[in-house]
Amino acid sequence: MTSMRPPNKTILLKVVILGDGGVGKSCLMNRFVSNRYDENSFHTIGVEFMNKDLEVDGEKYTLQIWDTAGQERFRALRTPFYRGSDICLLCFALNDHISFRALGQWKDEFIKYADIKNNQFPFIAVGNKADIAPSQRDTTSDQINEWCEDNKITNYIETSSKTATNVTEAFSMAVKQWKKLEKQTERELRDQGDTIDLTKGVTIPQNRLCCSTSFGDSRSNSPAITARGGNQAYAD
Ligand SMILES: Nc1nc2c(ncn2[C@@H]2O[C@H](COP(=O)(O)OP(=O)(O)OP(=O)(O)O)[C@@H](O)[C@H]2O)c(=O)[nH]1
Ligand SMILES: [Mg+2]
Repeated sequence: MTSMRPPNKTILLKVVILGDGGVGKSCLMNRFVSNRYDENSFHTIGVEFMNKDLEVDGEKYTLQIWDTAGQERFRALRTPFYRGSDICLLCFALNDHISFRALGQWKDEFIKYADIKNNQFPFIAVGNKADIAPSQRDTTSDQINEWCEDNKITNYIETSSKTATNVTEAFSMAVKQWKKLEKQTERELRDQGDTIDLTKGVTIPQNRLCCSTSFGDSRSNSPAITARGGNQAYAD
């Protein structure tokens, strides 16, 4: 049985960032959490995590962000941390086509070790290093759109940790997608009669219990994701 959360509670979400070594995962996390950027950031060994509070559509979230090592030799160190994830950012660098081609393997690795069904999971595709000159881009918008379509990924955003472009937007977009899928799951469970909605008044037959509880409904009805910045971003 599942239940909807009472309003005004902070929701903790585990966010995993995946992608090839050097695409900028650590820089993305550090820009988002500390607003810092390190041009000479070291390769990550294993995993590192940081927390960051974020408000999206009037709801409070604490994002527990897991930054993983993209280098193949650290595979065994990172995969045990995929379990229990709520969101996965699949990152590549816009000037590194090999990192774009690797997105499918990252998605597969995540699905395998996080033990989830891919069609119901909030994956976000992130093209990082959007600050580079157009001539340095080696992946076209058509290639990105095609990959996202083939992989049923409806959210793509281009970021730059260097210029702090679309970084918070990427995480907000991810939370909105999570929320959308959660609502969908709740609706399905409600249709199956397998859930109690704690945000609605609860009427309990007098002959069964001595008290009843109700919560006001102050949740916002968030619209579909519309994150769009100076760089390319789309969401369904
Ligand atoms: N131009 C540009 N360079 C970036 C950006 N983000 C990161 N970089 C550069 O890419 C390098 C590698 O970034 P990291 O964040 O360490 O890469 P990573 O994905 O964490 O790599 P691993 O830890 O090995 O998996 C940085 O040292 C920066 O020089 C960006 O937005 N724009
Ligand atoms: Mg790193």
